[in-house]
Amino acid sequence: MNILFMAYGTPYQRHEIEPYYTDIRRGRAPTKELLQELEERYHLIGRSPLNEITFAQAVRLEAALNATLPLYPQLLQASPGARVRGPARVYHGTKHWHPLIREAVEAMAEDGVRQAVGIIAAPHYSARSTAEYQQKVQEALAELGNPFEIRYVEEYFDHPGYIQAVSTRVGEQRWRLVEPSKALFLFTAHSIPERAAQDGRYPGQIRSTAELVAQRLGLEHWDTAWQSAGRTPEPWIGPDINQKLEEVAAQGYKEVVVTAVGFPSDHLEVYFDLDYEAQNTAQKLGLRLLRTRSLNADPDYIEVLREVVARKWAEFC
Ligand code: FEC
Repeated sequence: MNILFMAYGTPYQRHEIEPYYTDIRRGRAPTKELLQELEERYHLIGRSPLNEITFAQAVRLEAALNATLPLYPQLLQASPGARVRGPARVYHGTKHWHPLIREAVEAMAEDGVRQAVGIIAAPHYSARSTAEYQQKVQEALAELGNPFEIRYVEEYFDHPGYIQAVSTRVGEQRWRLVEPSKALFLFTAHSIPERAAQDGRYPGQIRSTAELVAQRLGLEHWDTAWQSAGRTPEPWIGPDINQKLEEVAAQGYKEVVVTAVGFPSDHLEVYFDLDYEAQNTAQKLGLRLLRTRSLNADPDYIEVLREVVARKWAEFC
């Protein structure tokens, strides 16, 4: 069983921010002002933990898959004293930094992979996220002469294990509220340009995740909002979280629980956009903002990944 596990990627060091940003902008270098602004955001959070979390997710996914697969065929092939590896191999590549998706695909081809399942650490389908990851895989495969076949887990926004994992974490914050029945539960995801959201698939899936969590917990007041819109002139889907907080305060809410359902992991957009920027907005408005902890490489999220990957791999058999 071969898995290509993909995530966004982040620079490891300060001097890598410019080439990373240039890659996000499809090869167009950012202006001095844009670069400085992004450097300041990283400086403020210290460092994004995204690469470490992605690595931990990949390692734990491989272990979880191997723990549930039959080992007998592998034992037959192993020579005495050989290095122990289970039948599942998880390779990881990121969209914008090293190891790049292309580098992971090359490693898989070198290892003689013939079939693979591709999965992205993003539970919702979007033309500006998951589709672009798949495009990068297809380009890398084409360059190498299509050495293996790949099937993708497209989305898992309504997977019962995923809904349960998010609900557990939202439930933890509910315990901390002064008046839970009067608080608002806001579910956020990364905004994308309006024209990329016209088919409604991405906003619809975000809304479904929020609704399923709200139903499971019996939340009285809940809504969705968007965060982290790009610095480009085109219109991005809204309302932005900061604008939403102003509306929420005007409606008389005193407490808000924010859950970033669009991202499984902690990173810049969680630490800066929510914990710093949205928290500042909330404080100015006199709102108490509690942020739900992320799934990261926790066992309940790994089990969701294991289950959807194993189900997709079964299509090859
Ligand atoms: O921790 C880190 O360093 C990386 C955090 C990070 C994640 C992430 C996830 C998503 N993005 C999505 C869409 C877009 C679109 C553009 C865009 C731009 C940026 C920039 C940074 C950045 N994104 Fe991101 N995104 C993260 C970070 N993103 C930095 C560039 C500066 C800025 O605009 O803020 C616009 C690109 C363009 O100009 O063409 C669109 C979506 C996700 C969630 C799914 C996923 O993880 O892939 C959608 C994490």
